[in-house]
Amino acid sequence: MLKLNVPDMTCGHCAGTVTKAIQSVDSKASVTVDLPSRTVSIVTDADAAPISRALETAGYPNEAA
Ligand SMILES: [Cu+2]
Repeated sequence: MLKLNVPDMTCGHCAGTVTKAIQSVDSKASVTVDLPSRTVSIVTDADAAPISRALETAGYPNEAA
């Protein structure tokens, strides 16, 4: 499982955008967003790097939690 800090994720709309960006890399990824802590837990077989890049491209800088 990957866990990322996504500090700019502040509302349900952000959570939806983040989820879509992750699932554009792995459509089967299971994505759990925790808004209060601004973290995302991802169950995926994909590598962390392309997921991180997809989030960055969607406007959400991120780092490993
Ligand atoms: Cu938002």
